[in-house]
Amino acid sequence: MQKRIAIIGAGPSGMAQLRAFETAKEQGRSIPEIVCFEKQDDWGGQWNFNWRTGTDAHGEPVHSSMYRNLWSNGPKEALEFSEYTFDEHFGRPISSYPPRAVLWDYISGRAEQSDVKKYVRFSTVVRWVQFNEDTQTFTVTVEDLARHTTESSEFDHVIVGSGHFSFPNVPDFAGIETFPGALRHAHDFRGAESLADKDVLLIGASYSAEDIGVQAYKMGARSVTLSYRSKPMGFDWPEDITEVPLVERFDGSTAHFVDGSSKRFDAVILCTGYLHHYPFLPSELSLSSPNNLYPDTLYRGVVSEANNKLFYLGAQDQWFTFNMFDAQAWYVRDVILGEQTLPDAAAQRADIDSWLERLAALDSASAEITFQADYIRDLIEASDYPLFDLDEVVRIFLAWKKDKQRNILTYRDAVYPSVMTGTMGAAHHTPWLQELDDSLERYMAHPKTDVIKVIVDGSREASAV
Ligand code: FAD
Ligand code: NA7
Repeated sequence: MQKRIAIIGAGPSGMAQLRAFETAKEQGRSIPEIVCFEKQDDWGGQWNFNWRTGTDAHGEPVHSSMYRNLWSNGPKEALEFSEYTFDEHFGRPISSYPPRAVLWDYISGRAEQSDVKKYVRFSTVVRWVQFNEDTQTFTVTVEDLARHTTESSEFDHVIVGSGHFSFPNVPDFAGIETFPGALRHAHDFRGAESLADKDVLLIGASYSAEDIGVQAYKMGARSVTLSYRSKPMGFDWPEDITEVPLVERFDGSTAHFVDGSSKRFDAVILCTGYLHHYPFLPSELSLSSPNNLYPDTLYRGVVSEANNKLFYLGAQDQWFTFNMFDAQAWYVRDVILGEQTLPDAAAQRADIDSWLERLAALDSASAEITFQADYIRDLIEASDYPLFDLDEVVRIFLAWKKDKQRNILTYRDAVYPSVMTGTMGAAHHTPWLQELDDSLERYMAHPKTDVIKVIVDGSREASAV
């Protein structure tokens, strides 16, 4: 009998899984029956911007944590699909740090090209997944949010692609309940315009704090204060952005920091990360991990050790994104098609342990990036996903880090060559700091003829196309 596969979520991970199966089908391989359940009314996951916060039109928790002004925080050359390039999608070079709508267009274009929408049931939320020992199948219970109907059906495999940057980690701080200004988690941040002329405090020292901080600066915040727990980000911040140690307590509008300093604020944003949270899974199948590069209990980062018929995509902290999801999806597909054999439980554990040992020894960002590149290479070598030059992507990441160190406000103006096609990115017509329109239309208008060539050691020379 034909196998049935449930994919939970049609974000970049779920879309990668659909593409992986469809590619096999085009090659004449027999694929199982696939149903992808997506609770939103469109695909794209985080990239499907939602102006709402809290709950959506159906009363479901809003999924996306992205904001109106979000531009890629890493070079697009590091996330490019090896079998659907930016050249193929846009037909001309674009810059290396596109806004959200442009990246949504790119992932959407690939999914449209392979005609996989037919597999997706939109506005359908997965409520519960139960494994049945007797039948060795999963009962998946879903609710069609538009029709208000609940139904259950059986699947041989479940692939979780529900993301892990949606359920905010919200720590408590003494006295925070007395803060009278605007107070929210980054998950609910939608735009920095309202921060103009305000003194803003961001708690956290990672991507969200960094990017919301520079967005606030761009939109004219009077001051931005970044409060770190472990260590400061250490960029060469402009005068109005300062890093301070952790908040000790709030007293009304005033935050007191552990170094004894204090300051009055108009707005506080908790950039304190997210929880792995899978409300549709029983605890024994639910991944529980800090946000790291190799969550424990996943063989090859995707196969649930607790039940080898259950898979997770994109569960790692992410230097690499879209092409890593591809590498995972191609491998998971081949396991499901029976073209990859899983080793026994002891060998799976030994393999996980060897990666965890390596993870524990990582002592720099460049070591972390190389670790994730090695992980991806290991997966790609096991499938027919087109291998690309991962070492070159690592070099691009390192050049990106250097650019950020040099100037956190202008790094998005640099461009890089595509690892897949060699095409040099074209500088955006307007420097990022001056660009206030984040739309696809504005981005694609007025192509600039000048390009800035970036040699991947970070040095630059101007040339023209
Ligand atoms: P998601 O994109 O989170 O998609 C998961 C999907 O699952 C969603 O569509 C959701 O609706 C659906 N879903 C969840 N639960 C259910 C359920 N019970 N039933 C049915 N459907 C469900 N990456 C980059 O490469 N560059 C960036 O610049 C970048 N910026 C980011 C900025 C922010 C603020 C955040 C939060 C993330 C950013 N990322 C960035 C990382 C981003 O998470 C990945 O690019 C990518 O979106 C992850 O894809 P995913 O499919 O694994 O998860
Ligand atoms: P991250 O990258 O998981 O970072 C979370 C940050 O929050 C990190 O600096 C943590 O400090 C900090 N944190 C967590 N708990 C606390 C408490 N209790 N007090 C103070 N600080 C805390 O999440 P981001 O939102 O920045 O990024 C997630 C994704 O969104 C990422 O992939 C981007 O692409 C966008 P620590 O360093 O652990 O001390």
